[in-house]
Amino acid sequence: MAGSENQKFCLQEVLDSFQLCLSPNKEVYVEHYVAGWRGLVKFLNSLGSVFGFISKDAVSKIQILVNFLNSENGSQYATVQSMVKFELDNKLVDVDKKGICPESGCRTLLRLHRALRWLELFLECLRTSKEDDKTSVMCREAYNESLAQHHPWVVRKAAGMAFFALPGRPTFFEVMNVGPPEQVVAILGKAVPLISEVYLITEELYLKHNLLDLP
Ligand code: 1PX
Repeated sequence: MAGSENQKFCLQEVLDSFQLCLSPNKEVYVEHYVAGWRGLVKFLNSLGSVFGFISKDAVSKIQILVNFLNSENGSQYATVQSMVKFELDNKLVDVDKKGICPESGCRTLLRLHRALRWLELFLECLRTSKEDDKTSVMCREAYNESLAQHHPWVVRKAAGMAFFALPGRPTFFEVMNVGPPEQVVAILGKAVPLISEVYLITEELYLKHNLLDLP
């Protein structure tokens, strides 16, 4: 992934990755899931260094998953379903909250999964927003309804400060790099249901295996 976070963002690329994410039998490919996140990190990086602490955390989680994919057990990490099975079967997940396996694939992906819910809410808000609506307000509302519930006070505070630095809707749409606002709205209309489907499949899988509270 050398340097890929520094290239120019394009919303279409993220849409493509999430489109490739689902297998015919609705399993979630880890490779495309992390590619989608890499694209989003590019977007975040292009907004400036105020967001550095957020993109740094996302990059480190992406890297943990990429390392699993490239390891000798890589094939077990091909889909989220196979990863969950492999890590549970081999007792690689901290299900008893004893502080073992602090960097399992399951707990790492769970952090991105929670962030995906924020993304879904935020993008849906953006899609239906009007020209003078504030991105910072949309972002905060989506955050409070999702990720914030999993973050300690200090992280919530830092995130809240960063939201003030978000550019207005017109600049935001420009950075998405897919053409005029109508085009952005059209692509968001395709992206949101896809992201929502990937989120729901993962949520149900984690719920079934009681993994939604992994430390
Ligand atoms: C098309 C435009 C969409 C905009 C894309 C922006 C991409 C944002 C990427 C956010 C990735 C956030 C991952 C956070 C994972 C997390 O919850 N980590 C925490 C827990 O990890 P741990 O290993 O300790 O259990 C960690 O404490 C996080 C620290 C960093 C702060 C995270 C704040 C998240 C705010 C999310 C909103 C991003 C605002 C960007 C606006 C465009």
